[in-house]
Amino acid sequence: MFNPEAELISIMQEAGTDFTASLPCEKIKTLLEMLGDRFPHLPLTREEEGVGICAGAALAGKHPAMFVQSSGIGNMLNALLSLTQFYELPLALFISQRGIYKERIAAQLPVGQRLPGMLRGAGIGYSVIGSAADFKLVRKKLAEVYRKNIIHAFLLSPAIWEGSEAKQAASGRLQAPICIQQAAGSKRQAAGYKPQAPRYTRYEILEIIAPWLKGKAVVCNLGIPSKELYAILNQPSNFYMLGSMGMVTPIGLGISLTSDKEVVVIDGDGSILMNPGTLATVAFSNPKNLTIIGIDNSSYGSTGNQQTLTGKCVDLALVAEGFGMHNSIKAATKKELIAAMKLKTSGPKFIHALSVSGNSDAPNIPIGHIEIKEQVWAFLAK
Ligand SMILES: Cc1ncc(C[n+]2csc(CCOP(=O)(O)OP(=O)(O)O)c2C)c(N)n1
Repeated sequence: MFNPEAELISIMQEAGTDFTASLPCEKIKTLLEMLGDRFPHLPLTREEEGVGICAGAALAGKHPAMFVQSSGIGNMLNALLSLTQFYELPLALFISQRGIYKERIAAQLPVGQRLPGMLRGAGIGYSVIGSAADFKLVRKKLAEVYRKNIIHAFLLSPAIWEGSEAKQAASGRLQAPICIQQAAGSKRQAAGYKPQAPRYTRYEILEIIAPWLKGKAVVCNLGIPSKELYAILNQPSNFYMLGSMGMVTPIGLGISLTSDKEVVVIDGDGSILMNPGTLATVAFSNPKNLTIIGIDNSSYGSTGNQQTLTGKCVDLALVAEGFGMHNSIKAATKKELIAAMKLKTSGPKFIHALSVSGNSDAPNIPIGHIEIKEQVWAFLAK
């Protein structure tokens, strides 16, 4: 029976792939259905988010693989380069390459046809997989991805799946998501609760919550938040994200789904607005060990305090709630911040920490990105 999907899956199993995420392409729909039966498999809201989640999973020692359409590469490049490649983390990218074979959708041509040039320009190695006979390249390169901590892209032609007999076998089967439990009772504030006015800067909020960060895996937003956290509470379990804006919650989610550690994410309003869909993925996958603190200073603090829309029309606690994060709490005063940190919940927690704008003069972080990764790696391996 000609079943290229099963063949690819067995190559991945041999190479040690143990975590997968995807955003669908019609050409690989059967493969995606089958993946959920063999590996932990997370459906994504945006391809870039998957780069962050897979980076988190890799920090927890996993061997991740992503499945996306060529069009998705456009919104992944920054995170691929400033996160996965920069920190030398492993990632196998299986890209359903459109625009090259019997393509009926003209809009697939611009990115699909330029994909090899884009990857060359980005310094990402790739293998062209035109038919199942080329799977030998996958066998060789996939092992290298996990051995050398590199990104490698496998460009999958739609021709591979033509005539596959797997279609019949898999049709109608649902994707098995990982780690989903029924969301338990909401910890939302009581009706009639009036939010207090913000009174602390980000630095002061970090000082207040620092005792509850000790000993946990802390994933911190880029820019000044990371410098401030370093100044207040440097510990080997802190992952200082130095680039890849919008990826801090996805990284925390990746760690929480693949390790037993308590994980705290320090996110910011500008960054959450860049990638809000990831809150839906958090709610869907429902990890018990994840707390996201959205420090909302209504500004892009790290780039000069330019106003963001949380100061105009967006309420992040309601955004989280609306995406299905039922443990969503607003906190502005010291008492509220401490109570929110202490609160035990049976699912992921979102703390909307209201903050005044303003940055401290915390100096640059003196440790390099590879050292940051290795410290977190060692902590998560314990
Ligand atoms: C894709 C991308 N766009 C813009 C930037 C520049 N940048 C770095 S930090 C930052 C502000 C982040 O704001 P927020 O998440 O609210 O955190 P804050 O600094 O206010 O604590 C911006 C715009 C970037 N690094 N990457």
